[in-house]
This record gives sequence, structure tokens and C-alpha cells, in this order.
Amino acid sequence: MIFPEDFVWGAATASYQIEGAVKEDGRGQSIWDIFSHTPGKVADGDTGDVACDHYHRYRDDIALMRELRLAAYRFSVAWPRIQPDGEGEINPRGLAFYDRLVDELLTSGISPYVTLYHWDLPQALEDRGGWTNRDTAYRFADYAQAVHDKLGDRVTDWATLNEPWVAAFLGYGNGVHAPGRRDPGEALRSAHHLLLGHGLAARRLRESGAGSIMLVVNSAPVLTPAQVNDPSAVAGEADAAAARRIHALLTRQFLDPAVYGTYPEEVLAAAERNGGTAHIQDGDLELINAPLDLIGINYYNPCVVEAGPGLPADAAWPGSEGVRFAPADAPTTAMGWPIVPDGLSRLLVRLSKDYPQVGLMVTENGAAFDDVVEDGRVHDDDRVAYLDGHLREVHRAIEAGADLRGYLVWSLLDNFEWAEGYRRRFGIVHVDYATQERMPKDSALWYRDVIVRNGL
Ligand code: PNW
Repeated sequence: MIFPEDFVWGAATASYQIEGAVKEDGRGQSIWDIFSHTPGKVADGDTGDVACDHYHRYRDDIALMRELRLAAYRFSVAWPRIQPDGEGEINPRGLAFYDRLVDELLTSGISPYVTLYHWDLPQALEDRGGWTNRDTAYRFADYAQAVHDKLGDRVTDWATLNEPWVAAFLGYGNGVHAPGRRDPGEALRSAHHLLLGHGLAARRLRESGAGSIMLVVNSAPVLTPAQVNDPSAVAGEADAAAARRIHALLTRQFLDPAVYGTYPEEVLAAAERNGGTAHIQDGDLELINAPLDLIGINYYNPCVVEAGPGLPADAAWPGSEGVRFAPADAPTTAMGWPIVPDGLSRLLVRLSKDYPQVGLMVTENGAAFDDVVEDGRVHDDDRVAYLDGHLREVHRAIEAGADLRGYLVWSLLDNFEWAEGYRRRFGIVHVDYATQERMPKDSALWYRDVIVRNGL
């Protein structure tokens, strides 16, 4: 099973999950500093204060990436390092870290993929409403411009937002993520302002000569329970309608505005039921519809739903009234997430049909398992099987015609898994948090061989 010659192999991380050094070189506070230090919000009271100490160990981590033969490394920039208060003066010491990081990657022959927003909003902006405030979108575009001004001579691949669905609906809908607000209307408004920020930033990046611009979404095929193990199962009309609505809320809510400048009617109806659509101003959709080179897909598991007459909306899914979220008949990871590898090919083929003018890249895929260190090794056969199964589906999607440019595993390192803290390990490299020692798991060595062979 050989992949296209120019297929990009790599790994991904995010600033707050790995950097630590939260008080260093003039970094301001982010919503995740405040949230993780609020008792009860993160498992075991974990915080990103130290995390993987990547801020100090980035050289060693890049040496490791090189040993693993990664061609690409996707990381995110911490906005509060660049603008401690989210606006105005640029903090040169914060920007200098990413400058060093990019130089070290390039010296090592690894292409940097820069994500501008992976959820660490400056707390000063949250104090003024965060993403519920339209102004945050404009502040984001200014920040994006500042980062591009510094790194744009060496970085060609840019992503504006990581997973605006999670940022809006877990941050402002069910409150499981920072800033921990719980209001369906605010969540929908935040989603729109995130999109506006994407459009404004994408335009600024384009005008500044950015090589490639990407929007990264968490996406999933939305299936009925019977379709999990039988893709050809035909759903009844009520179940099919539930699945269509959830697909609109999860994926089309972001990709239709970005690619076509339109909102699905399901999203507008959800807004109408939760405070109205006044936040969607004339001209916004035109701004959001900025030319896009790539859609980044983060895939972990399918979304399984059926009709649930009379059920209220789930807090993370405003607009999901009358839908039941069902378990999947499949084995699960340590996150409790079902393992359905062919969900990835089903998703990629569908997106390549729905958005044919934009290329695709798998920007995250991976799994947390309860790793055991034995004689200084982690024999994570379960993770190898997960990655192998999903890569076969990536290959299948390419054969079926999907314009898929690359695959980035989540994650390079075990790291701060948001509300789950450090107890969930997604890395292909094990991190001993007491010593900060890194050790490639069997999955890392396996992945290196896949990269070297350019196939399975
Ligand atoms: C993604 N959900 O998060 C993020 O981009 C990563 O930072 C994260 O570590 C990784 O996936 C694993 O969780 C998600 O509840 C978090 O649907 C939650 C969901 C999806 C993605």
C-alpha cells in the first residue's frame, strides 16, 4: 500500500498542551491558565504550567522528530505570548521563541505547519466577552498578521483556527473547556465570530503572500447505529433527518460559510431558537468566504445518532432537539471513543465531494490508550493497530479520488489532554512528567518505518 510521492507525513501538537513556561518571556495569561487553575475543571487538578516543558526542550524534541523521519510538524502559536493582552504591542520575546522553533525545524528538514489559534485565547479578551464579542475576530486578524510578518518569510503553510466547533461549543456551550461558559446562544454567536476571525485572518494572510491557508475542523461521519458496522444500512427517514441535522451542526456550520459563503438552514434555525441571528451581519459571510487552499480534518471517531422524539438539545449541540446521541457498537480507546477506522474514509470521500475545489489534509488522528512502561519500552500494539487501521482507510480514500495531501498523527508527545489532564496519553512518544524524559513508543518506531516506506 504505497502513498502518493508527495504525500506529507508528520505529527501535530498545540501550544498550551506541551509548552509549559507559562510565565516566561512576557507571556500573558490565557483562558486555559485560568480554567485549569479553577478547582474541578480539569481531572486531577492538572494544569499546563509545565506540561512537556517543550518551551525549553524544543531542540531535543525536533531532534526526535528527525529521528522519526517526520517531514512536517504542525504546532500552534500561543497568542498570549505574542500579545499578552490580546491586542496592541507585540511582545518580541514571545515571538522569538517561534522564530527559533521554525529555524530549528527548517535546519532539520522539517516543514512547519503553523496553527494560529488552538484555544489559548488571551484572558484579557475573555474579560471583554471572548468569542461572544465580535471585536475578538478583528483582534485575531491583527495577531495573525503580526505572526505572519515575523515568520512568513520561512513558513508557507498556515492554519487559522483549530476546531472552531470545540472552541465554541465545549468552551461556551457545555462548559467542559475554557472559558467554561454554558449558554447555547453564546456558543452559536462564538462560532460565528470564530468564523469571522478565520475569514479576516485568511484575507490578511493571503494579502501578505502566505503560501497555503487552511481551516482545521473536527469532523466525523454522522451515522445511525446500524451504519457503524454496515455502511450500506439504509436509515429510516426520522433517523436520517437526525443525522443530516447533526452533520450540518458539526461540519457544514464551518465549511459551508468558509467554502461557499452560506450557512446551512439547520444552523440558522438553531440560532433563531437561541436568541436570534442579529450577530450575523450583512457582509460577514462574504468575509468568511475567503479563498482557502486546504481543509484540515481532525478525525477520532464517528458521531452516532438517531431520532429521539421530545429530547431537549444537548448542551454542546444547540439545535439538536429531538436527537439521541447513541453509543457505537465498537471497541473504544481510553477516552471511551469508539474505534471505527472506516469512518475516516467515509468522511474523506464525502468531504471531497461536498467541497471539491479545496484540498484535504488529515491534521489530527490518533488515540489515547493506557500505556504501560515495561523495561523502558511502551509496547503500544493497540495504538499501532489504531494508526494502521486508519492509514489503510486514508489510502482507500485516495484511491477513491479524495484529494488528500498528507497525514499528521496526534500527537508527537503525551501531553496536557485538556479537561482530562495528563492521565490520557495520545503521544507516539512517551513523556515521563517527573523527569521530562522522552521515549519513543513502539508506535513511533512503526510510524517511522511507514514514513520511510511511504506506505504500509
Ligand atoms: C482535539 N470532542 O480535541 C484537539 O485538536 C487536540 O488538541 C486534542 O488533544 C485531541 O483532539 C484529542 O482530544 C478534541 O469532544 C476534543 O468531540 C474534544 C472533541 C474533539 C476533539
